[in-house]
Amino acid sequence: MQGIWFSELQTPGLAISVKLKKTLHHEKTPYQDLAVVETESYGRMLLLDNIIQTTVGDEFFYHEMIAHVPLNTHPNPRTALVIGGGDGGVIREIIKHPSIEKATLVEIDARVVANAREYLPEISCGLDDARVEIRFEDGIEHVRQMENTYDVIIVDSTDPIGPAVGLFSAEFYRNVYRALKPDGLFVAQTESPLFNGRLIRRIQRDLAEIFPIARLYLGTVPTYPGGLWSFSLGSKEYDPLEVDWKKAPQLVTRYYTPAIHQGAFALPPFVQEILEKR
Ligand code: AAT
Repeated sequence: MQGIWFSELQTPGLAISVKLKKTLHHEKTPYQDLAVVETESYGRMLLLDNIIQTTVGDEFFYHEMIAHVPLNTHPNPRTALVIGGGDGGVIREIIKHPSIEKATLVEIDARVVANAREYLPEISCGLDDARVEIRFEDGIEHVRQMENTYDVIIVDSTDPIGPAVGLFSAEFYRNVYRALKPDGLFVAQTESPLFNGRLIRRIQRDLAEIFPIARLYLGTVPTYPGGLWSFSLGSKEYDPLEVDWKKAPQLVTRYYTPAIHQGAFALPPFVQEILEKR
């Protein structure tokens, strides 16, 4: 292979490789190793601890699916919280919803936001919207302190290592429940159904004990391990399968549509098996 390639070791036996044009930035933040590189096939790419977080070429799959499924499930979302997501992609999607009055971003690492602003303007462009508040805090602490505050909470976190471990715990989900309004709902990215089945099963069981409605949905993310990604949703009142589409806002998107929303909850037998296994 000619040129310089970056490889992410996605599992001990599987790597994804992208050909680099150049490295735009590299630093050690107080929380992680951060790099922004220019790739040949996906444009600019953000790496944290050598793990692909997002690329300009394929970010829309993930950001649209993690944002619009919960926001369209709620009939009138006015306040939204994003935990993690310092690149701004989820915020950009949230502010497409006309009902949103305030979107709060709680990101632990200020350097992620600073670098996204500088190198990833297509993704971070919503961060300056007047409805957006950015706080550099630990999301685990933030939800511990909040009560009856948000209509929708979206957990756009790194994989369950380092500062993100607690974002995958039952205690965190109980605090999320409390931080939500009486009819609120939340979504978290919950990794690959191919490689993280046990984690997904455990999360779904925790959510089913805490929320009246707990569901799993799937989406494609080309640069994440396995290419198929899972999202876990916990809701106090609204069922994501019973959206009144006549009342949903018209959104300009590249992946998400009402039909994709509905279809994302159709689970293939191998995923159903993950959930049913004892
Ligand atoms: N939009 C896709 C990008 C991400 S980045 C996830 C962000 O979560 C990172 O910026 C990281 O600094 C932040 N984060 C991690 N732990 C916490 C915490 N406890 N509180 C607040 N923010 C946190 C997601 C990529 C998914 C990768 C899948 N392989």
